[in-house]
Amino acid sequence: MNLEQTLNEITGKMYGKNIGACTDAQLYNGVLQLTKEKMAETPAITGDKKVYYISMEFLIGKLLSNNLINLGVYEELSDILKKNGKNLADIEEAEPEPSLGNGGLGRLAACFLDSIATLGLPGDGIGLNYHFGLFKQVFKDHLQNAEKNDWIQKDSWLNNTGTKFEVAFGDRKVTSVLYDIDVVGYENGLNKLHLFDIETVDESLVKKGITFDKEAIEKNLTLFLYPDDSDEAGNLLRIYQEYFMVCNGAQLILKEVKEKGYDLHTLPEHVAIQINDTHPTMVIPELIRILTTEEGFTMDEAIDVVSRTCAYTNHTILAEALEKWPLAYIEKVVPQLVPIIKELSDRVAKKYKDEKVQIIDKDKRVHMAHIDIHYGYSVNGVAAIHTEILKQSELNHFYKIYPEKFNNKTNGITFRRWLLSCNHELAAFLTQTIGDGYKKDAEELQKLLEHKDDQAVLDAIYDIKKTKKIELVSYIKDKEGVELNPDSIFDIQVKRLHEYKRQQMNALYIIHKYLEIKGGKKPSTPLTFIFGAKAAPAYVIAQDIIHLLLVMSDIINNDPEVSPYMKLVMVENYNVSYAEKLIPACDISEQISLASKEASGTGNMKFMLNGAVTLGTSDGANVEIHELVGDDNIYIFGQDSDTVIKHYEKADYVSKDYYKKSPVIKEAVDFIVSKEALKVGKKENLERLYNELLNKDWFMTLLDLEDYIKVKDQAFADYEDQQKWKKMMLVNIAKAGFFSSDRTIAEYNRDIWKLK
Ligand code: T68
Repeated sequence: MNLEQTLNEITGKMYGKNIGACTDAQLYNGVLQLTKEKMAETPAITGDKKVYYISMEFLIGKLLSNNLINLGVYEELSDILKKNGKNLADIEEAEPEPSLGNGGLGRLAACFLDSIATLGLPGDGIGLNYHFGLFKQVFKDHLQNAEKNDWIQKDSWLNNTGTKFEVAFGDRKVTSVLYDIDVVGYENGLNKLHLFDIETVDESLVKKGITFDKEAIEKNLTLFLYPDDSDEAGNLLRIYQEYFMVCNGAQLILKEVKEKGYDLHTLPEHVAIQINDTHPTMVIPELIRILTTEEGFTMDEAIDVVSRTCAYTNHTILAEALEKWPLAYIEKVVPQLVPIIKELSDRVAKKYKDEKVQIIDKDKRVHMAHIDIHYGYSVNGVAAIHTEILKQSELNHFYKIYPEKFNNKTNGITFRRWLLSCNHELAAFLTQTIGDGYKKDAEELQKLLEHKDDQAVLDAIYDIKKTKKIELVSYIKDKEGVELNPDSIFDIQVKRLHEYKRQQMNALYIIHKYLEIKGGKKPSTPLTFIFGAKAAPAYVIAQDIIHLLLVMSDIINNDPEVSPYMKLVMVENYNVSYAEKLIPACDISEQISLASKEASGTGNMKFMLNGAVTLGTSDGANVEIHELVGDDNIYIFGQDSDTVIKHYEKADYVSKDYYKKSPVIKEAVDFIVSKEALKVGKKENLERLYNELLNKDWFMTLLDLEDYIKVKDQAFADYEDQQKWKKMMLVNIAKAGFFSSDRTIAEYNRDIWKLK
């Protein structure tokens, strides 16, 4: 039976209709089932060693388009639908986006699963099935509101496996249910994403917004990702979630190993466990606990085997993001792990006197990263500069003990999603120009450099960008009700909202531009500034920054003197699907974190691949982008990481000094609490942000503001030279191959996992 007959049969059974008679939502369900059947026919990837990627987040995004591409049937299905008067893009719109992640760390995990399967490596993900995931963002009165994100429908990619495990906490026992999502590699076999859920989960516990009874663990355990952790109950819930994940994960892994007939003493020969940040760290003591209490291992044997199986990836140097759980909390949630953690801690204390490398500190806090480093065999950072900072400063005490464990794995992104799927036009043009070898070997994108002086190629790249801008304009008009000009420069900053990422610095630039235009200085080409970001509900200043952006967009877009020359839009509920529309339409990619703070960034790679030019600091993977494209094809500004780190060491950064010294800075900062802003915005929020910037500014916004303004103005001026800009676009696309997650995963495998 061909694809069209099969689909007709499916929709016939489901709705008593043929393809042409179905609504888009019905067709989505039909195509979902068709795709799942195709995936079920795809052979599993096997081998005698397998990697398990454990992560609290898998920000997988919609799956339909990607799965069709990886199965090699996207074009065929698209044609079949067209023939029947339907459009695959409309059907994709009907798919709800899974809400299983927050930002870069979760998205990286999703890209990695795609690449692991694409390279034909046996490797599964292990995580949780959050029913309401990360909250849905709704704007009201220029403020962010949080609502539950109800993404799971009756028909979905989740398959109930029937597998159940018992999980014992200190105060209760619960039963898990395992859902699997198939992960199909690009023209390759099948792996799995295992998502554990709790049998007794109760969605009706959520009454209003995202509030619920934090103590009803049996009911709430898998409701939300990052339930508010600003109080003790929230912290405990987070530990319940983490233990639930690793206890299930450990049972699953050991079950699979035993089913394959391997002796558990040979675990490191058959299993590698990659711990994605510290959130899954308890898998180490949990495995040791199971091996010693249920499998007859001595403590020495168990520690040895587990230490040769587990590897740790660090994603941040921000102190507040490094987990340090009070031992008392762990005692309350999982008392059975406490003797193991104490044993691990004692062994370290006996060997090393240095306070900085202890597992349990003087305040009886458990440093989760320290467990990973002492009892894992690999520690990696996620970009070259990040790994250097780990080795030379943040984790220097550990690096001195275990230099051989440290290694760098610069992040990457899957080109299936971030080029083939989100930018069909560019992918098709590249195929036509340099062949389709780049789809399997991303370095082949460099062939594009041979066309650097080919006018037809330069024009085509520019035209594709214009097409994607027009598409985005229509989408934003529809979603946000704002009319944008596709002939303007699209300057985009999309990422989690955090002070270190410095959306507030971008906002100050926008204020500065607004005041310039009011003063009669108009940009030659109109400017469009686009933001997308969610702020953690308990993060007050981040909410205030959103408030400022929404207030400014109100002021700017409604001012007839200004709006023909600039517009500002903050899109609501930024997520993977939105990113897939924004990134291909971007001219200038904002990567403006305070140097040393952004471990890598991966948005920077997605923008580059789609022909945007980076405006950024020497931070994270920006440094490697800079090296690849050269000075002429990127805009770098601001202080470097050494300078920033020195400021922290000496505690000599005083934001007010910068404010007093520079009239431009003063004018922009003062506007936050001007009559004009206060007329639209809220006094409490705007004043708090103003005071924060003047009196604290922990992430040094004002340090780089003047340079930022200068370099950003230069980028806008250069855009006027179309020929120059087109070449920059081309070089960025051509040099993006290094950032394929296929390369990253090949390196993980070569250096850490060593699978066949
Ligand atoms: C990100 N981390 C890094 N963390 O910020 C980014 N953290 O530079 C990097 O590119 C990316 O990881 C992938 O390596 C995160 O996204 C979180 O989301 C997070 C969540 C909970 C606690 C701490």
